[in-house]
Amino acid sequence: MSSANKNLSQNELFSVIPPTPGKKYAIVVSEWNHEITSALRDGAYSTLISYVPENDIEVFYVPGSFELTFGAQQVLESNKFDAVICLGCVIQGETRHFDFICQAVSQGITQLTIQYKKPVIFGVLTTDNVAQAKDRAGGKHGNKGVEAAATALKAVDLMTKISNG
Ligand code: DLZ
Repeated sequence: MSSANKNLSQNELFSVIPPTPGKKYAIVVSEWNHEITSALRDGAYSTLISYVPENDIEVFYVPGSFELTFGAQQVLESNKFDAVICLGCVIQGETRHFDFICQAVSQGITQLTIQYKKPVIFGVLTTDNVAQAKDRAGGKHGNKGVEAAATALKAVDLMTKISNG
């Protein structure tokens, strides 16, 4: 994710190369903080649809960010997709949930990438408050769903180039 002073959405998109046809993308969206995550989903979807046919994109939902690992694992186990974009929003609260969820999902996603050898993109906002999340879900710091989709496109391109020699 970009820092508070940067909006990488446009820069990330500039260097996206149209992907190899036939590659399939899954977006797994956490329903917790739905107002934010639906904006991230829309950003990711509208980015992918500029490069990939509608039939090659599928959206799935999980209850909270903690379940993003499970959702992505199910997607990967199906062997139908070349990349998974995980979108969520974890907001710092008064309990230690924040730390546990952030750590679990970031480690879970990393493990899945290694296990399944496919890009699993970390599009999870981890903010102090709702205002910071809104700023990054279509507000003044861009839309991190857009960045996550651009990252997936680039990662699939890299994977394709390497496997084609
Ligand atoms: C329980 C919980 C809390 C307190 N906060 C968030 C949050 O800010 N963002 C989020 O995506 N999910 C939250 N959850 C729900 C957990 O991710 C998870 O769904 C539940 O703990 C059930 O496993």
